[in-house]
Parts: sequence; structure tokens; C-alpha cells
Amino acid sequence: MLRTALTSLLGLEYPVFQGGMAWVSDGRLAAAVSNGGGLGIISAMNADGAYLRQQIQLARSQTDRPFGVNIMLLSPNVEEVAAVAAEERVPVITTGAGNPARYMESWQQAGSKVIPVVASVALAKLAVRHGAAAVIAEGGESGGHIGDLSTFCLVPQVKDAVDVPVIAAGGIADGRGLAAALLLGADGVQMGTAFLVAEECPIHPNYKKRVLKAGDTDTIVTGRRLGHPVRSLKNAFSREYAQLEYSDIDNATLEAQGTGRLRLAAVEGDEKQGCFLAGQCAGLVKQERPAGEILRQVCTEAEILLNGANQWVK
Ligand code: TUI
Repeated sequence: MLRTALTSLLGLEYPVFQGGMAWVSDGRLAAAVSNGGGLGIISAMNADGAYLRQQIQLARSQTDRPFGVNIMLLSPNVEEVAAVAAEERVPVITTGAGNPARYMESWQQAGSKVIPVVASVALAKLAVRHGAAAVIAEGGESGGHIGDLSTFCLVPQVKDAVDVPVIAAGGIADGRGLAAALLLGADGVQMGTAFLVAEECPIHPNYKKRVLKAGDTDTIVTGRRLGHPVRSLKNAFSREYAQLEYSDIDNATLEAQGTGRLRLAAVEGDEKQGCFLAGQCAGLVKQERPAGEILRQVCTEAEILLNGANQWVK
């Protein structure tokens, strides 16, 4: 059994969050992960409040266990979904892609535990000053919108800077990653890419196939020029976009090139023109399985490794 400050804080069987991924993490996937003993998280993505409320109700109809909602702070509907998350009194609210300070008081008043994704020590400290119950320290190995630091360097520095549980994210897809994260000082992990191939994950089969086929060097980061670096699988779209970034087209045209690409990947399965967000650990993800099995295997493997860790100490 793995017991950490995070399992105690949230009453979890396993110290594992499923990342809130746009067009991926719906109420059904979140409920499957929570039923499997981790924390399932619904992504509010760029959708409106009605969509989020519907997915929360779906999750509640499928699990009695705690689950979370992820608020993407760059969403055009951020005010609306932030209000819905509070009204629905969801147990956990995670945030991404920005500074959540202005929403934190209302979420805490609603009884939610607020757990922001941070990509730096400065934002971790700020979040804790505003009442964060824990922080997710996400390294640039992860898929989607990323910060500058690697997980290996970010996690111990965040751990030293705050006195709340730290969840490591970015590059973790198996028991070795979980065990290593705990040794770096984390109290748990968040995995996204590993859950892309969960049986309960609603994405198009082509997306799952792409992740299962990916190797170590098959991701690319685009969007640096616009100030929003995003990691995805290499394909025709991401390669062309990477080239456009070095051309003389204006930023508005470049930005427009990215519109609708996540939907094209996740819903249509368009292997050429979709944007298939995934982390560098995609090469570790080999098999489609129920979310509960993914959780059990990762945690059992980590327990074995941690139990055997004294082999190096003489
Ligand atoms: O948010 C994510 N991953 C995402 S969001 C997303 S949708 C999107 N699409 C295009 C452009 C931008 C976003 C796809 N994937 N992960 C959490 C995360 N947050 N990673 C990094 C950060 C982060 C970075 C800087 C959080 C805060 C931050 O500080 C900025 C500030 O305002 O202080």
C-alpha cells in the first residue's frame, strides 16, 4: 500500500491524479479513474458552463468517490466555468495555463480543495499563499501547454518551497516514474498520456493508435513564438506549424492555424491535420487497458521498486 500526505488529504487508494485534458477527460473517464482508486479529473477545456455541469452530473452518476474539475485559465469561458465549479461544489479544482489567484477564494468558500498546476517555484508559493491545498508541479516533458523546467528539477525545488502536498507531473507513465517522483519529494503523481489509452477514454481510436505507436523522439513543441508552447505528437500539422513559426507570417495568422486542431485529433481522428497532444512518455505507453488496471499496475510496480530500494544502501 502506498500511503502519502496526498492519499490522506483526499481519501484516495492510490496517490495518482488523471490529468484534465481538453477533448479527452470527460465525466466517464474521470469516474472510471476515481472508481479505480485515483482522482479522476474532468476538463472544462474551452467549453461553456452547461457542458461542465453535464459532465459533473455524469461523473456523480457513475462514482461516489471524490473527483476533480480542471479549469484551463486561458479559456474564453473561464469566468462561467469557474462559477459552475463553485456552484457544483466539486471536491477538487485543479487549474492550468495561468495564475488562478482571483478565483481561489470563491472555490474555497464552496468547500473545494484547490490544487493548481504550477511550472515554477514562484507560482507554487503564490498559490499556497492564496490557500492551495496542494500543488501539481508539472515539468516540460508533459503533453499540451508546458513550462520551461523539467520534472526532475522542478519537483524537488517546489517541495522545498511549500508546506503542502506536491504532485509531480510530466513524463510519468509507469511505476518507475511514480517511485522516482516519490523519491524526489512528491506526495503523488498526475498522469495524462498514460490515460489516453484507457478503455474508458473517449478519444478517437486513431489517437490511441498514434500514442501506442509513438517512440521516445516522436513529440515536438510548437507555439513558443506565441508564448504558449504546446507539446504534441509529430505529424504533418505539427511539422508544418513548426516551420511556419520561423516564417514571416503574422502572429494572428499563425494562431488561426491552430484553431480547432484538438477537436480534429480527438473527435475526428484526423491523423494529418489534427493536433495530438501527448507527453514525452508516450513511448512508455504500450497497451489499451481499463483505467483501474493502469492505476493498479503503476502503483504495484512502484511499491515493489520502493520495497527493493535498500539494495543500493550498504
Ligand atoms: O494547462 C496545461 N496543459 C494544457 S492547456 C491546453 S489548451 C491550450 N491550447 C493552446 C494554448 C494554450 C493552451 C493544452 N494543454 N497544463 C498545465 C500547465 N500549466 N502547464 C504549464 C502551466 C503553467 C505555465 C505557466 C501554469 C502557470 C504558468 O504561469 C503563468 C502565470 O501567469 O504566472
